[in-house]
Amino acid sequence: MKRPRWRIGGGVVLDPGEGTLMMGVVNATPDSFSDGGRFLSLERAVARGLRLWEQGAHLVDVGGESTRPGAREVEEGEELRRVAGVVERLAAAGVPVSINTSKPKVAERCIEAGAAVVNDVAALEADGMAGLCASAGVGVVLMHMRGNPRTMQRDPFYDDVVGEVRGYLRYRVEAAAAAGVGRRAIAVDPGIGFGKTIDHNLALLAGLPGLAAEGAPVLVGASRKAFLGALTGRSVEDRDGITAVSSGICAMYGASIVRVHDIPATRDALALADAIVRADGRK
Ligand code: PMM
Repeated sequence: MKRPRWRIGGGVVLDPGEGTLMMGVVNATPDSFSDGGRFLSLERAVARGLRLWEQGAHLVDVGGESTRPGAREVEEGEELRRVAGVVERLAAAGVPVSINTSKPKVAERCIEAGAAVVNDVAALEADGMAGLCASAGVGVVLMHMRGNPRTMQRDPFYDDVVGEVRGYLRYRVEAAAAAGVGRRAIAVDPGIGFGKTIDHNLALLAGLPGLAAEGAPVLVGASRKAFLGALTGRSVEDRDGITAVSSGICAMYGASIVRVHDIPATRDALALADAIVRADGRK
């Protein structure tokens, strides 16, 4: 099956048919290990984004609020202070930037600063978020999450995780489209690790071909996540190898975009996976 193109902001169209798309991760959170404060953190985040771009990332995802299980919510003004400068600098350097936020104010300011995608772990559920993305003409990522980051890993339960996640994403695609977001601007994401056990994550990965068959480009964010540690016994700093393997598998199962921290290993894995998919005549 041919993977669909994805229209993001600024009239850019990304084509996974030319190779699975890589979204590189930039954390714009203050560096608690340095006393250089905000300026150093900004410089470091910009340098990281530029490096990911040079290494071959198709877009760079900037986030100022941790969505790790148990993480506390960051207040809007503080989130904006963390991300806006980073987005502005990367966009000015010509890097396609995605802003990782669920807050309309943060998204709005970052779109003004040049962001081409809103990557929302809450699937545009906040009031005004879908309308804002529609009028700005940016790309969007709609992700499935159960609950919120503070509570999501407390004994998550589903009768049919693949069906429920697919149903939710279908409902959010329709809501976004009804608010005026172009269908070709919408990517969907099963939300690996967001209110899911290891078995749920594995079932969702196994179910990727069915999700991809719904028609929107599928993004998967498995990079360095706990289930990869549980399967391999590796610590979080040592999971880029297994992450690359997971990205290759996702590409073969129909994912169009992988969200990763490490580009070089991912590139190699995707070179192989994409070549096998081409040899199989499915693209
Ligand atoms: N995972 C994290 C943050 N943002 N966005 C999308 N679309 N999909 C994800 O899986 C996702 C995300 C959490 O991972 P990190 O804390 O390692 O960045």
